[in-house]
Amino acid sequence: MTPWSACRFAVVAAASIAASMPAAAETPAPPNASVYFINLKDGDQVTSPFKVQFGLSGMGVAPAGVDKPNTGHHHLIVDTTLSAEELKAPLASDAKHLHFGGGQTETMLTLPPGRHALQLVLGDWSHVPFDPPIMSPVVTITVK
Ligand SMILES: [Cu+2]
Repeated sequence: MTPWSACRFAVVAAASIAASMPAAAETPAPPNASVYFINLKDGDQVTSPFKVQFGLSGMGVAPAGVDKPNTGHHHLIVDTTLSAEELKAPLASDAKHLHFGGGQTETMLTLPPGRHALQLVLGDWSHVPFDPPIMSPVVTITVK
C-alpha cells in the first residue's frame, strides 16, 4: 500500500465510524409511511394461537442494527400504549413490547381468552420509533 492509498483508507474508515455512531435524535419518518395489520381488524374474534401479519407501506423492512435509509423493523404492542417519552427512546422488550428485529413480517401470537389491544409501531435500526411515530391504529380483538 502506498502512503497515499493508506491515507485515503483512513479517511474512509473515519467516515464510516461517524456514520455508525448512535443517532442523537429520532430518525425522521419518510412522508406517507404507514404500518397496518394485514389480517386483523377491530372487533375480530380469534382462537389462540393466531397469526398476525404486519403490513408496511412507503418504507422497507430491515433487521435491527442495519442503519439503512427508509427502513425499520416491526414492534407489536400488546395491551398497553406508548407514552410520549416511550416514543422517543428505544422500546422496552417484554411481553407487552415484542420486537421483530430479524425483519419478520408476521408472527404467531398466544394470548389468554378475552379482549386484547394490539398496535404496530415501526422502530428504526436502534429500536427508537420514528419522528413522527409510524404506528397503526389500535385493534381490539377477542380471543375465544
Ligand atoms: Cu426493536
